[in-house]
Amino acid sequence: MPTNVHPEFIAAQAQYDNATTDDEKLKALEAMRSNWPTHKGAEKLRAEIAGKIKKLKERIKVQKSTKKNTGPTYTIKKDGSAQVVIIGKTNSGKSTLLSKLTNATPEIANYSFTTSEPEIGMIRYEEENIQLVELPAIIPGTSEGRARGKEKLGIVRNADLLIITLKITKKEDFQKEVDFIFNELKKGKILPRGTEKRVVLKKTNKKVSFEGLEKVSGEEDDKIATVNYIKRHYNNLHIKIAEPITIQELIEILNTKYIPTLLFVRGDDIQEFTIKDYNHLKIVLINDFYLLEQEQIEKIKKLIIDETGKIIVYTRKPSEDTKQLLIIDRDSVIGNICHKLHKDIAKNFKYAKVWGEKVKFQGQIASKEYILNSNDIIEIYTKK
Ligand SMILES: Nc1nc2c(ncn2[C@@H]2O[C@H](COP(=O)(O)OP(=O)(O)O)[C@@H](O)[C@H]2O)c(=O)[nH]1
Ligand SMILES: [Mg+2]
Repeated sequence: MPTNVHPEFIAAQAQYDNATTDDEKLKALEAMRSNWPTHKGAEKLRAEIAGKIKKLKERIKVQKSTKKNTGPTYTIKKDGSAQVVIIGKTNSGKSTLLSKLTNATPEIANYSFTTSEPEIGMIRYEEENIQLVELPAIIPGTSEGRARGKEKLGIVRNADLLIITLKITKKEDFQKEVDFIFNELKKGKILPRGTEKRVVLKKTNKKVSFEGLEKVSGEEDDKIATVNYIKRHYNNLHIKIAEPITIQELIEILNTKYIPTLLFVRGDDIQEFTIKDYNHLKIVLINDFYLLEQEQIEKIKKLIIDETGKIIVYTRKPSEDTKQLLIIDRDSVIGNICHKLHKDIAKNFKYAKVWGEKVKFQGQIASKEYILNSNDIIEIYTKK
């Protein structure tokens, strides 16, 4: 990065790269113009931006005057306790996996690009549902917007979990197939969670804090501007810089969305069903989706829930034996569960009793603020 490039400018550039509509592009370009480098060497850059703004404004004007629609957009309403999105190349088995895990009946065919619209199904897990969305195939150029690529990546960016299906004919193809998908994601400013090595981002309930800032290279002035920029634009974040990086890399990492990811690899070379670790990710090896046994499907469902980062807890009506399973966000409190069950339960809440591995004693009394742990059992008592 040349010196004197304002962090706001770099961020606006990233916004421009991720923009899906003309209006968004214009907004990003205007932010770039407000913060563009003013030195002589950047004349060409400034002219380029000004030119793009002019062109876009004209195009938007024409579109608005002819009231022409910019085309349909994928609209997927989030539903259930989590949203899981399947991506992969054409014929990699996305629809087959969807039909094995849910009640959906997508078209399955051995010709390419059978799915041009997202297909949606629900994974049932006891009384709970997890939404499973199959996106149309990832192709070379998805990240540049080919075949509604920006829309596809927009959906991936909002998912709780990403599943990537890979069909491997020979074992040696694995790396090539993984790299293809990861590269399209990376160009779209998305990366599988766990692959971020140089900077560890942790949610906090405070503003922004830093650790290891001395590892960022660059001019002192640029560094101060960057820190101030980050403090203005981010919240509730502890940023630990673990390895030497540049200012540009730091801002890029902050602009990248890290999504929990599972790899499903299918192929004749794979002899048995296994779940393995792969570079901080979990990978599911399957010989044939059609031969999956019920027990294996249940294992896959549980893995999907675990990898979304959600937890399972149980509620039990006082003096009853049967428990109801709930899938909730990690760090949820009892109050969140009340809302999920029924608004009146939240309103009339008196106290709760909790059983579990981490309680001080079994059946402990707890308030609405009690933070739940995996597998806790809760009884909620309400005012009559
Ligand atoms: N034998 C076998 N065929 C599969 C498997 N998964 C997918 N197929 C076949 O591969 C073709 C493409 O599968 P599909 O699920 O439609 O792929 P998509 O394009 O990624 O949605 C279809 O003919 C499927 O029957 C599998 O695990 N075993
Ligand atoms: Mg399909």
